[in-house]
Amino acid sequence: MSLDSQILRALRSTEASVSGADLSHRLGISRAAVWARIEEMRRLGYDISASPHLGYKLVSVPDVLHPDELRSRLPESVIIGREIHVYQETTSTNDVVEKFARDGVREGVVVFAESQTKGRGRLGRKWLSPSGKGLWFSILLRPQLRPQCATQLTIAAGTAIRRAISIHTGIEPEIKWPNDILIKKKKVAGILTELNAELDGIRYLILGIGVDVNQSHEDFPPDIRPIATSLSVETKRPILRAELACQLLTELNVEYQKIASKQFHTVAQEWQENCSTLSQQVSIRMGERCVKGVAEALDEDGALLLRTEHGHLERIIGGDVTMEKR
Ligand code: BTX
Repeated sequence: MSLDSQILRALRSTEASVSGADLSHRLGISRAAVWARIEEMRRLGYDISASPHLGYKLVSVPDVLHPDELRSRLPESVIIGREIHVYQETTSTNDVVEKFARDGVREGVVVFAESQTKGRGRLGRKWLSPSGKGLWFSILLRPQLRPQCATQLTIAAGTAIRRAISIHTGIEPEIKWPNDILIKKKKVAGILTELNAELDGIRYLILGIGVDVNQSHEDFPPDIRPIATSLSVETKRPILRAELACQLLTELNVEYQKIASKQFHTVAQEWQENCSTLSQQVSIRMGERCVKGVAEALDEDGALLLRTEHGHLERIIGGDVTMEKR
């Protein structure tokens, strides 16, 4: 863990001030070096008070994403987020993580970008990622799963994102199969799962997550405005993205542990309790093909089971859902 992460962790661990001598002792560096790091953090926008008698105290943190800040807020034992990178701008965080994956980087690395120039959704659709307004990030995973179980990770991510938003804001979003998180029927977050697999196993899987956080209604272009919303629009207050980011990473770790220990049924149960697609008459478009029916449940791999108009139970792993009026 970097020096800055350790300093922030120490400052956060107490309501009181932490003396320079204490920090210097804990970190194994001189008091002058502690002072230099504190000055650097202040330059980034951290408000850290310093008193000659009492020491340093964290007064407030800026709404910037900073790897040390994020790392210092997470337990040391996490898998997802054990290594965090933040880019000011990139094409797509999924592309950055893909490069890490090909270079053999171990699972758990997370890449955030303040803005993406080519943020993407499924089927090459565009994902708007304006600077400093949202959380645009991707996670490298190397799960021990058969490729057909990859959907389990999308389901787990959906459950984790929904729960993190609920804990952080008090709002109870809905999940729309397969990859949308909605508030009052408007999209507030999306998941893009990309997979590299052999026949019998997953080489790596990239979970790309976009959460609309501090956009105003007007920040969305007119074509997206009717279908999208942000957490600050819904809560009517600004959201500190670093805090939300850590809540998201915490919940993602919880869900990933369940998948790793073959407890997908518990993930699926929570997902089903919060999914707006289930028990609904829907039509699902998969490329040229469109099937209609009632969404009944998830199967053990995470696929959606649809009772078609003809009474068959069809297993569906991806597509675009439209709710039908009964
Ligand atoms: P999707 O294909 O389900 O949704 C894409 C559609 O959502 C677009 O066609 C548009 O209608 C709408 N949309 C575009 N931008 C936004 C937005 N900011 N908020 C709400 N609706 C929007 C969803 O795909 C998956 C999105 C994953 C995004 C993350 S961000 C980090 C990572 N990097 C990357 O390039 N993608 C992922």
